[in-house]
Amino acid sequence: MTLPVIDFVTVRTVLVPVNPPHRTASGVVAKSPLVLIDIHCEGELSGHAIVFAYTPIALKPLADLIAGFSDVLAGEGLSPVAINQKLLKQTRLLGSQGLVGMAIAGIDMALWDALAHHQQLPLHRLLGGNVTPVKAYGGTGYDGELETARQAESWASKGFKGVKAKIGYPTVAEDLRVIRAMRAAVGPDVGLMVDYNQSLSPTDAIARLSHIDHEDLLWIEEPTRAHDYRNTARIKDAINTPIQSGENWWGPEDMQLALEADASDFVMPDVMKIGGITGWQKAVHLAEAAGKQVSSHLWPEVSAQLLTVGSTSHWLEYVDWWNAILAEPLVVTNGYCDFEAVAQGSGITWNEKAIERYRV
Ligand code: SMN
Ligand code: MG
Repeated sequence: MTLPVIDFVTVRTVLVPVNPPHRTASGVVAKSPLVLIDIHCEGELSGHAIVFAYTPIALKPLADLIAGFSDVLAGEGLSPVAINQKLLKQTRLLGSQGLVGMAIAGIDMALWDALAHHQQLPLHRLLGGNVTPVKAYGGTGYDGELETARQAESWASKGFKGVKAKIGYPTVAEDLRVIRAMRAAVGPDVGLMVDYNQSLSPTDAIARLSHIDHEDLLWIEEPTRAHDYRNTARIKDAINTPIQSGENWWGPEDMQLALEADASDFVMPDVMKIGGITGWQKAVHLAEAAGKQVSSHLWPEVSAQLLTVGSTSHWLEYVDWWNAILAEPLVVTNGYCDFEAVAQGSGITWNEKAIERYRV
């Protein structure tokens, strides 16, 4: 059977408001700067993907990079793995981290989406996923004791089985007050996680985390700089609560270094930074070999499907930030992803009206 041939790629940019703005100990996301990729193949076939630029400054360079790769894609057969290898080879001298890696991952996600549509399968079936329930947690921002507790209660009342708060306040006493206010708001049966967004020095982290080590937390995320694997491992060894990390790993190569350092108890790669669907599958193999459970980061539609791959599935991070531009955002029912509702593809279908509204 011959592969469909890629015709052309279109790239659009949008700024989607995040309500309420997502505050962390390392900065605020008030709008999501997104590059929307459409890969058009022969016939009516197309594939879609979202690339998150984090900051508006990166939006145009990222869109330009993706558009720049279009010439390489036109006329190629629809093989995500072959194209991934080709793009990585082409960028070997430049390097494939940062914006380059994000562009390649976005293209990869759109190609897998097109391939799933071509096969008339949802992505999880195309990948041979293990269709077991995937549980989701909601997030609260760096919003103080009262507001964090209010948001946690709201997630729990919607049936979510876990809630993650951003902490890293000026004092550990404030971190503790926020954790205890959340626990009081959600009761004993909802799992709680906290995220420092890399804000502590290694020495401060060990001292501070010892004070929150008895709060029955499911994990403590990124206490110190994400690429300081050696010190993250030291923190992990000093603390009983599991340490979580992974959203900032660039490709399976970073993940392998983190695993070699045994830097975290759990792993949570980000489908974009880890290298798209192709990179995610490599990451799952690494996690399986290392015996680590895998959670996701952002991209709930795509990630819900990816968490069916392998035997390592842990938690899906649910966010609704990009729902406005999607025709069929992920549905979470009683805390579990309803990814069976996706008839075909990776779950990315556009709400064109909303895209026009937020276009830049
Ligand atoms: C996060 C995600 C996106 C922007 C800022 C911070 C984050 C998370 O650390 O875990 O969701
Ligand atoms: Mg995080």
